[in-house]
Amino acid sequence: MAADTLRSLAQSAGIRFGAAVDVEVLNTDAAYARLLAREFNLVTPENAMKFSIVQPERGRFDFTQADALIEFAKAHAMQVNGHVLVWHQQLPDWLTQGNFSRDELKAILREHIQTLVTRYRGRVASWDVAAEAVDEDGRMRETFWSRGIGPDYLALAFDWAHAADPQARLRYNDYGGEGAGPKSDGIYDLVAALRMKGRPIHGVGLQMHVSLKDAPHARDVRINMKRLAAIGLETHITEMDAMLAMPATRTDLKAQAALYRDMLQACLAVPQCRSFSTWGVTDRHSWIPEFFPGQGAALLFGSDNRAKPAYLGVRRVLRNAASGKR
Ligand code: 9MR
Repeated sequence: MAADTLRSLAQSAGIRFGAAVDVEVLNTDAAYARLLAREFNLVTPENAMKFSIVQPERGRFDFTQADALIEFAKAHAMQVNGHVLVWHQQLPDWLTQGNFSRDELKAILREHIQTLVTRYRGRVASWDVAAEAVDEDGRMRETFWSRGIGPDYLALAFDWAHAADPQARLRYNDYGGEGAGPKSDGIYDLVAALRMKGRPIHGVGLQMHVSLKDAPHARDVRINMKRLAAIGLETHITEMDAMLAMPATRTDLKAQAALYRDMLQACLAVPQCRSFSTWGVTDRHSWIPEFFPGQGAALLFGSDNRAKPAYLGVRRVLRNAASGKR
């Protein structure tokens, strides 16, 4: 492995450096696959393990995409983070339109979690067990699962995942609560309560979908990570991207590089922050342009697969950390 890649520098610095992977692109685009293997040592399936893809019909599981990623990860000595067991999006119609009772929903969720976690036992090191269960104001979000099962669906999900693979590191993952504020407090209260009740939760994923105008202060991110560490929780930056108005200017690309650097430095400043992942590999396959028309260029590599200023900035920070300055 070349010494000057993100993955090798990150390894020397004591963290993993990851990316969300679009498995359809991985299967068809050799340059994308090469870049992924060269720079990253942690992968998260962007969509391949979500409910509607894994169980498109009741009881019929489809692991084609997920298996492909697991194989790729093994071949390139990468860790896999499973994403996501209980979430209110990307649910199949048979589930959301099924008028199931509470007990039926519990049985369906339990089977789903057991099937995935058991299949990948020993091959998926960590799971985003639950995601986005907290509202902007810090209260529990009302979702398909909370309505159908009740607020204890989260505790149940962690228990079921742990039973299926006692070695896997289990996480809660959310956006918009990375720094200070009511949502960050709501997430803290939720995970603290799960720990108090003895639930098998080991970490919190801070997603970090940001823009130049709307990003948390790095200092607040560090403080938040420290308070989570104080109750025994690892932290991870799980989905960072920083969208820019298109076409991106040089000034904005530089500001973006500074944002990435600041957030990576916040992670490196907290020993319990164990990984830093971006939500995609290149700007060409990012979710941003589709969901935020007119925005884009949010990742470390451009649509031409070339390293952007943000990549160079991140690499510099990792180099410093690798030479003992963490
Ligand atoms: O990047 C994902 C995109 O391809 C999907 O269409 C979308 C469906 O809601 O989910 C995106 O990924 C999300 C992730 O699973 C959870 N955190 C927010 C991510 C961006 O929306």
